[in-house]
Amino acid sequence: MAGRLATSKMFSAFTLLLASLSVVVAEEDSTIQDGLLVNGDFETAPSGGFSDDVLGEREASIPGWKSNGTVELVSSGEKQGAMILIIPGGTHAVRLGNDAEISQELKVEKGALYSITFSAARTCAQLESLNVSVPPSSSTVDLQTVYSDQGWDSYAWAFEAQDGHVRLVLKNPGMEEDPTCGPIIDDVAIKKMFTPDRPKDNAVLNGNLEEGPWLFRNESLGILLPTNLDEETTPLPGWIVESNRAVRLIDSYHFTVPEGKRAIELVSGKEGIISQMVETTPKKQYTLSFSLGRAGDSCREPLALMAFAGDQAQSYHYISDSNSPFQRAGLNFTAKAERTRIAFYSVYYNTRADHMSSLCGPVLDDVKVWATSGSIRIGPVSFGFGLCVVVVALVFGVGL
Ligand SMILES: [Ca+2]
Repeated sequence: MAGRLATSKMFSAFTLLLASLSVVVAEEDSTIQDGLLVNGDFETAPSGGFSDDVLGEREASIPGWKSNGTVELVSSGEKQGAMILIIPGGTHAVRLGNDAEISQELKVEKGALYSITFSAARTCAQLESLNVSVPPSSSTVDLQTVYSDQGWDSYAWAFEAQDGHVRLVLKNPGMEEDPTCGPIIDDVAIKKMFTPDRPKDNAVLNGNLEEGPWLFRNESLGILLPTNLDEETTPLPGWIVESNRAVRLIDSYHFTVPEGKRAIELVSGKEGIISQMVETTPKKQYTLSFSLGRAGDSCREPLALMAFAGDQAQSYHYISDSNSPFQRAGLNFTAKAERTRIAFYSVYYNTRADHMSSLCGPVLDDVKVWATSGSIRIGPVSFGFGLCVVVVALVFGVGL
């Protein structure tokens, strides 16, 4: 009896050992999962506990991260000059002083596209910006414009992995007189991106805006998409933000969204332009259609957007007395080239009635472009090619 018990205990221990080994192996093999990075919310206490000490040059003082320069863990309720720190994603965040940076190594899939989401707040009145990079990709996000009156905004950025191991670096490139001035960072997350297939009846890629960066379920302010001119490396597949200011990706958990779970709120007036180059056949007629709505965030009306398709442009007002939170609108255009630009911006600079300094605007969703003459469906290139094949086959068949 005792022998059998000992055997079964040994067996259990052996099974446990095997199980834990396989977990270790699995962890080593697997690339990074979507969501928060290791200690991406800075809530894991350093070995000496949370304190007011500046971390300085010591490495690995913040669990999961390497730091360089004046990097400081800050706590909610702490004073920053006359301001009391509010940290939306918990109670701790990290402040980057002059020329300071934090970084984390990520195991990723070589060649894949990833987006990084992070929250940032500026602390002093000066021009502040944040450099986000996964070398050789790099971008500097301007934190000058505060889009929400809470002082915190979330941003998304994308990179293509050049290697299986990459290093994400968040750096304050500033050189202020007060070395403790500098952006505060929180909630750093990652998401592997998929470029959705172009639907047969729509020339717009990701026209319903459902594929995009990681959104925290508790993220109530949406995610800002800053300037990004590279259509291959964008946190919103298919789309670029070609203006100096950002547009905001919103979700149906916190906002009114016309279709699916995500849409775009045009929050920067004429300075926030989202666009896409769609495949077209020259001289063919097309229709651009989209949903225009309100986000349900007490945005003060009027709400209107300007839509562009090729050389056509038209403004559309959201009719506020309708029962629907959105309307369909559209325009016809004739393609002049094999690629046609479609673009949108907000006609007005809107702010919220309940938070006067928070920017808001009309909602855009469900963007479609299809041919209205000469072809049955969009996908004009493939259809044209198909037609050629049929014609050639017929001619060839007749010749025989
Ligand atoms: Ca949508």
